[in-house]
Amino acid sequence: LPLDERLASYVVEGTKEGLFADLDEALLAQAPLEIINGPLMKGMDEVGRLFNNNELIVAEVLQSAEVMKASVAHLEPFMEKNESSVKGKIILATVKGDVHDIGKNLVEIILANNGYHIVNLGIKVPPEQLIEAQRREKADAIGLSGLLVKSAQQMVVTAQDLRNAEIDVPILVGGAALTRKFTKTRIGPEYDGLVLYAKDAMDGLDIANKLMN
Ligand code: B1M
Repeated sequence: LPLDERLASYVVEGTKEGLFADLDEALLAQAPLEIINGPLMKGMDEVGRLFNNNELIVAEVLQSAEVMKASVAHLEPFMEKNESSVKGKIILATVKGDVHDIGKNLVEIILANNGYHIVNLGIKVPPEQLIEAQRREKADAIGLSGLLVKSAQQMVVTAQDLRNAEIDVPILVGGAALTRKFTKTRIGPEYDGLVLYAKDAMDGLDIANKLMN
């Protein structure tokens, strides 16, 4: 198989045998993020499709997630770093009821490599915990991630709770369950502060940079 197809197949098959050598080979020609957003994401999309068709079980998807996480960890040291000065502090969380964290953790890496101090609250984070963290950390923005359809609705609830707690820092939202339109029509009106949608981790960095300027 060509290299890109091999990389996708490690994710689909949930195996790490030969993975790191192939990642090193890919690094000779591609930037770490290109490898993640290209062949590895292609593999993850295929996992999602097979899972949807009941051709994979949750345990197998977990193996695929392990391969993705190991790949990101392997590629991380090769990512561009811009550690000039601290640009701002951002709290990150996957919303209540949702365990998907690969995308959120990728956002953490990209932001942290580009001058942001990140407070990562993890997964299944209820609004109360975000409110408490914001009062403690006084972050410049709050980032919410969610991949389930119900997570989009949970973001609306979270935004309402933040508003009721008189928090109005910008909220950055992302994850497969969302679109820019949903963000504007559903979350925006529920919240006094800005609500901004990021389609991927690099978009998240661009938005954060604009916010801090
Ligand atoms: Co789940 N899962 N999963 N899963 N899973 C999806 C999301 C699903 C679409 C698969 C499918 O059916 N086709 C489906 C959702 C259906 C829906 O609601 N529409 C689904 C389901 C149903 C479930 C369960 C309910 C299955 C079950 O138990 N029966 C269950 C949910 C549990 C829960 O959350 N309560 C479940 C569980 C799991 C695993 C634990 C096995 C595993 C997650 C492991 C982990 O994260 N530690 C898993 C996985 C791996 C997936 C798929 C296959 C891949 C997700 C992923 O990691 N992608 C996914 C199908 C798919 O997406 N193709 C699926 C790679 C990652 C880098 O991309 O997270 O999208 P992503 O992040 C992107 C952007 O979205 C963006 O940047 C990243 C790229 O740069 N982004 C942000 C994300 N967050 C951001 C935040 C930002 C900015 C950008 O600012 C704050």
